[in-house]
Amino acid sequence: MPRALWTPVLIACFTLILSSAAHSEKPNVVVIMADDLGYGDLSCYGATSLETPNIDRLAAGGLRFTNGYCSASTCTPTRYSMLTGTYAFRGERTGIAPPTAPAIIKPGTETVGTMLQRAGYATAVIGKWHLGLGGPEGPDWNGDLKPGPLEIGFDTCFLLPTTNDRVPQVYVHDHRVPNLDPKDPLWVGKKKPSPDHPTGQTHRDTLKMDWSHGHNSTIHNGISRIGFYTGGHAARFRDEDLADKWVEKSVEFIEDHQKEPFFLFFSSHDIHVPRIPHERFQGKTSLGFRGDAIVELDWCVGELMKTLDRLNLTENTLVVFCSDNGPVMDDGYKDEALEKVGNHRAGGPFTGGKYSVYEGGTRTPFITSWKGRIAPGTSDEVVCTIDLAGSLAALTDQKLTSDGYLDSFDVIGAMLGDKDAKGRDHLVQQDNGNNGTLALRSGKWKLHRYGKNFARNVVVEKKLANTKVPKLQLFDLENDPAEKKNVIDQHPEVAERLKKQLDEIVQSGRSRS
Ligand code: NG6
Ligand code: CA
Repeated sequence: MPRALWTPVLIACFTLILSSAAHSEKPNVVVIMADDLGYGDLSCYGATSLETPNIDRLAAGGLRFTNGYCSASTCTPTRYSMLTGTYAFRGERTGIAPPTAPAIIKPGTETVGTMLQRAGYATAVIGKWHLGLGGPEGPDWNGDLKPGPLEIGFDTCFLLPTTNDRVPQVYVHDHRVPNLDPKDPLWVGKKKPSPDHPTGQTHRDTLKMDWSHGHNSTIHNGISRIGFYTGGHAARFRDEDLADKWVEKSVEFIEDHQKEPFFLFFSSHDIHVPRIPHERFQGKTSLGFRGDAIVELDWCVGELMKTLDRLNLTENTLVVFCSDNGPVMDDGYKDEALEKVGNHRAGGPFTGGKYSVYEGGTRTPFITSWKGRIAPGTSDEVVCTIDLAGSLAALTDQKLTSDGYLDSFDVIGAMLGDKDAKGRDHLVQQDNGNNGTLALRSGKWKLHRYGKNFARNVVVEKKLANTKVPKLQLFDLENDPAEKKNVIDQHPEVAERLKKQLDEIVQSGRSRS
């Protein structure tokens, strides 16, 4: 080739290299958060009673964390912390949100979404929200549902507004309930709307899945729920179709934004109760609907990964897979989770599960994957969903505002598996709201500090149990990962040090410097 012709070729190559290098600093980010999924619930985390090939593939091509956490053992506080980067115990009304809850994260609050929007990302949350909607009076179901995600950093949303066991069973798209017929307005409330309103108590024999505790109010789709509602019939969904809907809407979002950096928070309702997977997954495992719902979740992950592959985005997308809290067997419906559990240990080697500060409550599957950037392997570094803000800010070269993200650390090196990169050296774990029950993991030590409520659901295989425990307990996670042996009497000085550290973290109002 004559020399004169080389120049434009070289310039073109150089431009290509430059633009791809610039783009790779802002990879797409897909956070897949499962609901109530335990450490031992996936085959890549040791489960043998079922197979999760898609999540296993994600783990095999990425980093599988053995010390990955969510920050609380119930949904609302973990999601609050994941989005705001601040421990939920610092916030008001951050415990499990009722159906009528107003927006818990107020407009103006810094979130992962606002930070990534500033970095030039298109942002979406698709799936379970459970962080309240609307002003102080609560959600206006027939009008504009705001504030909500769009007021705190998301360009768009397609939501299950509360939980699948809480009323109402309708979607929310941006500020509206889609398909709502004005002639059949939606009413949601705490009290029975009329004496003849059918409930799980009065019409128990008509239910397709019976309840075991709570969950005996309004009936929809043959399942009685928490709370009451009437109307909005044209807008109601079938539980069986939720996973398909999340995938459909996510694929649309990814396709629409494939040419710009995007952040997708894929917030699965699986495997929360009522566990009603699509008919095509029912009976797929020996574990009953709880196992079948895990298989449905695995299918969702496969569809998302297939979409990224099809659009050639896998090498430019960081995928984070996590859970919002540990496992529970009977969470209010008779779906045979306990009866069919066999040898399956949903919490893996850990004690406790949902609602508890034992490791089983917050030590959950945590996988990062980014083809070509993250070398496949396993990591023992401590990382937590609360660190997404700090870590993604570092990755995308954004500064965290000093008055936000009060507990979110930059552990991006650990998340990407960079050589010698460290995770956290300590982490506060909480159960539900701000009832004072917290635990502090610091290195190999873990201190439990019980507040007004005592530990619940300590043994995940049994039904919910209110088990009295001492106010302070100390465990050595290295030698006793199952937290069976309280060693506070053998190591009083360690307990004292951790107690001081925990007090300091709580009282100082922040743990990020
Ligand atoms: C509890 C519900 C439980 C579940 C949980 C929230 C009863 C008896 N129990 O109050 O079924 O809905 O709240 O789960 O009603 S979470 O994963 O969204 O935090
Ligand atoms: Ca949950």
